[in-house]
Amino acid sequence: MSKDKILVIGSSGQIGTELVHNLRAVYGTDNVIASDIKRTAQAKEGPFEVIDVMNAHQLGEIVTRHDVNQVYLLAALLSATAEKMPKLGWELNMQGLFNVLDLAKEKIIDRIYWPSSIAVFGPNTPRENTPQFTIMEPSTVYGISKQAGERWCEYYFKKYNVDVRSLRYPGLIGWQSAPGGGTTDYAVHIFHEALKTGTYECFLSENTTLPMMYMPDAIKATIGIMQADADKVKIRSSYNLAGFSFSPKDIALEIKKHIPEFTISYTPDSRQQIADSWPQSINATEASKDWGWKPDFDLKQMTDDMFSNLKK
Ligand code: AKB
Repeated sequence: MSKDKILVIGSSGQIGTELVHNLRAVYGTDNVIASDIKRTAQAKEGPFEVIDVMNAHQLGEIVTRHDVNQVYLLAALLSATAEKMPKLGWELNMQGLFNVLDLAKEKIIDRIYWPSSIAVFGPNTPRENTPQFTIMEPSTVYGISKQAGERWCEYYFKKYNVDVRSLRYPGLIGWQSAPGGGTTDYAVHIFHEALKTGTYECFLSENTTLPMMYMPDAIKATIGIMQADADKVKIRSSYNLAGFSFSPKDIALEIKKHIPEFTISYTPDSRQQIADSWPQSINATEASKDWGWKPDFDLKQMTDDMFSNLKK
């Protein structure tokens, strides 16, 4: 039986939904507590708690009651939503992180996973094959909160020996759950609309290339870095993570191989400016070198797998 007791905060979101299934397969259903700001259908699948991550007292009580030793903190406002609610974006993304980091500082839990994002990069960052260590200068609230969060993670590691691990996710695409307010969300919507209506109006322009990843790879990386030996996790801010890159035009062409009559139109909105400030491709050499990162899916394999699952 697993000795780990895991709490996933923000478990009903795009990543959490799939992460909880996978963690339960590895650690056992009763050892993985799902939690979100409100009760969701996930509560029927195994242990579930309603948690407001801003409420440090409530969080501490639940962690202690379940004897949790690892926390995956996924609750956050993503790029597009945080631009609409900048103050809430900053407060939620930062206070939530502090509340969890402090639990580890006080030795109540012993390992944390916290996601960062390609949003930590900005318009002055080299856009191709973006290195791990480079100019950052994010221009969105989400990116600023993620960059500050990365600095705090490294600070807590160095100063208080907090075992925190993090990945800079690219845009994530999966069939099990909907994305929630990001700039890369189009890459999920496009599949649903292709099957439902045969057409999609994209909010980014046709040649906007962004780094992306299929969800099974993101889950593999997330559980992989959490299971890696501590001495292998050399970067305690956050690791670059790479899958593959594509533009709306590229993915439309791939979709047409499955649905030849599919059409796409382009009506860029405010999310275009966010996308234009992000890298086009990411160099993940450090993640490969330090703890063995290697993606399984490319654009074609992802598209085939998305359709075979969504059609079911
Ligand atoms: C977003 O678009 O905000 C997220 C991200 C890249 O972190 N998917």
